[in-house]
Amino acid sequence: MADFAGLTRDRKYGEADILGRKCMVVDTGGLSGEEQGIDSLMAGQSLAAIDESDLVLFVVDCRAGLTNTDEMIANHLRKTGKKVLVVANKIDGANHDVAVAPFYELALGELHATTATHGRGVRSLMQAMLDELPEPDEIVEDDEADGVKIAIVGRPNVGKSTLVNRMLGEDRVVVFDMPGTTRDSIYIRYEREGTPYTIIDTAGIRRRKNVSLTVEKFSIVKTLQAINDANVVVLLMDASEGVVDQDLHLLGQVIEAGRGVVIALNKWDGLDAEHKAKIKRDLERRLQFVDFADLHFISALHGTNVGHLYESVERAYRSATDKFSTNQLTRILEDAVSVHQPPLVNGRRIKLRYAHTGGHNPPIIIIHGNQTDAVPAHYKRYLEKTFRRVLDLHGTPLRIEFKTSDNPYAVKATKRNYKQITQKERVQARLKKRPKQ
Ligand SMILES: Nc1nc2c(ncn2[C@@H]2O[C@H](COP(=O)(O)OP(=O)(O)O)[C@@H](O)[C@H]2O)c(=O)[nH]1
Ligand SMILES: [Mg+2]
Repeated sequence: MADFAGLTRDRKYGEADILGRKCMVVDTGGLSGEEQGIDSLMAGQSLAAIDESDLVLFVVDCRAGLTNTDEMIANHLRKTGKKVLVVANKIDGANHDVAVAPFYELALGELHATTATHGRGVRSLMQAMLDELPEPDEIVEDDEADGVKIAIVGRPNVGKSTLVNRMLGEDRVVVFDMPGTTRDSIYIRYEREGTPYTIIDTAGIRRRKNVSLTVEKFSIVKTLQAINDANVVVLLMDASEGVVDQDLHLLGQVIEAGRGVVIALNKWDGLDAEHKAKIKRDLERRLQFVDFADLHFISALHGTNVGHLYESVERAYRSATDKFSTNQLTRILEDAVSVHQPPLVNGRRIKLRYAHTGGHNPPIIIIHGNQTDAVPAHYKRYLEKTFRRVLDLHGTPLRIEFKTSDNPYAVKATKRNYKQITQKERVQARLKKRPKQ
């Protein structure tokens, strides 16, 4: 289970495989029923998680027995109309029927008894989950015609849909067939000056606030799925509101996923000079950790600077998918090491011998040598900077990994994911064939 910690403090997101069915699992801080202070914060998080899920596992404690809190939570769950499985946990040595019986009062249907620590009952619980999950979205096979996949990501109301319409509304754009929709996002395939793209517009959770107004709430799940599915993410922020923490969390998520990234400050129209200057200062201070990403000030509404996003998207995509030979990477490594040697550890100098590529989007460079576990963080940063500069990588995270190996022939080649990599190579070949403007 991959961890998506960091987006929120109290909710953990992870990808899971439930008997072959991929899904995203959210672990929450829990509900005590007497939410006050920090508890009420946790409750808010749990309620938000319930909100964006297809299926809720309501875990009760058999040793503690049925509590008022359980009943309150059950009432809430009934009101949401969500599908619920009640998991009677900590059944341990107790008589099974006696231990679970009280929980039938919750009237939430079948009970699933487990001892999570021993893994008992877990498989049949997984089968029940599988039965309750909605039909999976049709798997959209990667296809050359998809071209570069661009996800437009940001908080509700920053202007994502406006930007998508603007990008598709250009004269040089031809939109193909019908947009594909998954439950979570809209995928639109199009061509711009002969180059194929797929743009992904992520929606929030729609809900009615009152009769006339529908508001969107931010959905972490939908956003993470769009990020993972994209080659390059355009992270949109609302300049009229300035940079907020959630923007930075999102950015962190894009980088952790290893996707290409372009940052766009939208609603740049109609701001006074003072406000613009303040935002630029803020960005400089808060975006230091992504100094490799291009930054654009745009108005999706008026179309200002929107065309320039493509230059950055293509540059990020090329950087993210470029291929480098072992020779080339090893030469860069040797030069870097001769300019600035790695330190001594226990009286022996760390040796870095050769480098090769370990994957694309994000690019991974694997460096072999000895005592590589002892390479200090600052030296790793120095190498990363050097590779970035010499290889001219922009708009993509770069991962450097070390392996200790004395005999290069003992090292197995890293496995290439056929589907992902060959698709990207094909698209890239097409991009390269295009005449440069
Ligand atoms: N002033 C201004 N308003 C914008 C701009 N882009 C979008 N908006 C407005 O912001 C609101 C939200 O836009 P929308 O595209 O629905 O945001 P989404 O929730 O991120 O998809 C709408 O009222 C848009 O007209 C812009 O560049 N400038
Ligand atoms: Mg929208």
